[in-house]
Amino acid sequence: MNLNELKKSLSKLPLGDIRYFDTIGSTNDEALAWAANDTPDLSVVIADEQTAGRGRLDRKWFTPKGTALAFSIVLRPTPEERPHLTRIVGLAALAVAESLRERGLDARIKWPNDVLIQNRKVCGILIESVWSGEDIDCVVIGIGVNVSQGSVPPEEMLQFPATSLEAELGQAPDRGEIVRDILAALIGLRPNIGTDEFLKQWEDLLALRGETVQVETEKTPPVMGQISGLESDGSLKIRNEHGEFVTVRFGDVRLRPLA
Ligand code: BT5
Repeated sequence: MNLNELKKSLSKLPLGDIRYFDTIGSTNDEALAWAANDTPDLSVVIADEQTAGRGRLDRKWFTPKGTALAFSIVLRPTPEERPHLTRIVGLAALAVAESLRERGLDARIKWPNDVLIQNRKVCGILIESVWSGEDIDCVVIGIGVNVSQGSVPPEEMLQFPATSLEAELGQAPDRGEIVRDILAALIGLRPNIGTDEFLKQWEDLLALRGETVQVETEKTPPVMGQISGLESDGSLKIRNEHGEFVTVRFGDVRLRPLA
């Protein structure tokens, strides 16, 4: 991957500016700094290697050279999108899942921010915001996809099983094509973000739906129950062991099957 090849594969999409790095700390850090300097909507930072890739709560995201996709999108919400900012994680997850499904993979969304294939994590998403006073000025959507098997971290680094597109497809697809497909899907889904149809599409792709899961959050005791769907703001609805519905809001949530 290099900037010219990348620009060629992304040339038909209505993007802002594109910055490409052979190696970088974190594409989200770069995008956050860039976004604070008025970069246009849908600008993209992409890197071949991250040396300080981040997950939520400063967990590490593994992105060794030449094996993965690591990119960050600067999204400047329109006035129509502003009431639906909590759905942006769904927008990103749906864009990844839908574009992988187009390749025949059974990609599903582990709420809130992972994409799984056969219950193994192939993609992690990190949403961060740039604030201007009390308002969100723009949102940075960071997406990491394991393309070659070399991008899958050693077992001891994992809290949840992981996989790569190479392992699932039998060969590693072209990274330029994958990033193009994800961005095209995101651009296509974006105008629907506030609709019921969008919520339904998101809900239909939830992983572990109907299965008994345990959800751990920082603030509340663990919730055990079955995933029943999503609230309008994208929060998760769980039916607990007493048959009551409990809403799990965003935050640092760890969801795992109770197998
Ligand atoms: C995430 O966090 O899954 C969000 C990851 C976002 C990464 C992208 S890459 C582009 C952009 N730039 C950045 O610096 N970040 C974004 P979380 O749910 O907290 O999961 C983190 C956990 O996933 C780690 O603690 C590991 O257990 C595991 N992990 C790390 N690297 C992985 C990988 N390549 N594949 C699967 N699991 C991984």
